[in-house]
Amino acid sequence: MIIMKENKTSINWYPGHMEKTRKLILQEYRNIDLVYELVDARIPRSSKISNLYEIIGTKPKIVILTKKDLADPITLEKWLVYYRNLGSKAIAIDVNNEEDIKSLINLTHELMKELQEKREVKGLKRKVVRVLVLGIPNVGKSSLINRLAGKKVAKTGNKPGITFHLSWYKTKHDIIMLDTPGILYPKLDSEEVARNLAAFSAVKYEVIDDLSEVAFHILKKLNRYYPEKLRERYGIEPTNMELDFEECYKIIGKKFGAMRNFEPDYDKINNRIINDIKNEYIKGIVFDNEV
Ligand SMILES: Nc1nc2c(ncn2[C@@H]2O[C@H](COP(=O)(O)OP(=O)(O)O)[C@@H](O)[C@H]2O)c(=O)[nH]1
Ligand SMILES: [Mg+2]
Repeated sequence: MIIMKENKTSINWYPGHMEKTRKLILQEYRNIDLVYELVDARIPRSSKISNLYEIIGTKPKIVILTKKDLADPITLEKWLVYYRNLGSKAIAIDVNNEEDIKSLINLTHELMKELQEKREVKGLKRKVVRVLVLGIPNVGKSSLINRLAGKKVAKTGNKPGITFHLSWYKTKHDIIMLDTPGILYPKLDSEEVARNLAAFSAVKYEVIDDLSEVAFHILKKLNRYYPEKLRERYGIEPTNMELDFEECYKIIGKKFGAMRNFEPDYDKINNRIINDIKNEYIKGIVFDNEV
């Protein structure tokens, strides 16, 4: 994997952390009624956790495509259809959209209906639904928990972080939520997946060896799928051929005043491109474009 620094905080430590996470989840397994599987709507394939079955078995689940407001709606719809065709319950949300949150809550209780009815027949009280929230770093787990809780109970941020403990968060909707205790990742076995994850801040900045790979990846995706955005934001003329790295950086360097000694300031430009995504200047995109 050329974009990850080796022997540092590299991807080598992920498997160990993931095993720890899996064990923590197993401790609570009996208590979990339902799983929210969060994937980033801009990379619905690359952000899916591998071997989820090994963690959650046959627990009922809802696939939640997060950050709907940042994705291209047409491709997003194709992904929803794709997941539904696989037999999954799937929904796309913008965490700040009230309607989306209502739909998610309704779907959650719908899935629990049979169980609740059985309890009623037995004369038992309605159950508060216990939901495990799973997803890669930065996908929006804490934001969703906070949103349902109606206040800030879980830490959020546009940087991947780790908390190694189990905590259930109460919400106002007869739902209790458990955040991913630790870190989960897809298999980082392809450059494409690794670059997509880096482009959307799912891996720490510090473990990326070469930021220009990530930044140029972003330019190439825009050229291929969203050419008008490439032109608008960077003044680069889209092409059916391969983009030329030097050429692109020269254009961007001049446009944004990021030149040094008549050469593009590569570091500055890399940061600029990556931050354009992070700061939501470039939106309406799906990088896993072919469903
Ligand atoms: N635009 C947008 N940003 C979101 C959404 N959900 C989360 N975010 C942002 O994504 C970043 C990571 O969110 P966080 O909840 O900390 O992710 P976690 O690492 O999975 O817990 C934060 O900057 C959030 O504000 C959403 O639906 N739309
Ligand atoms: Mg979090």
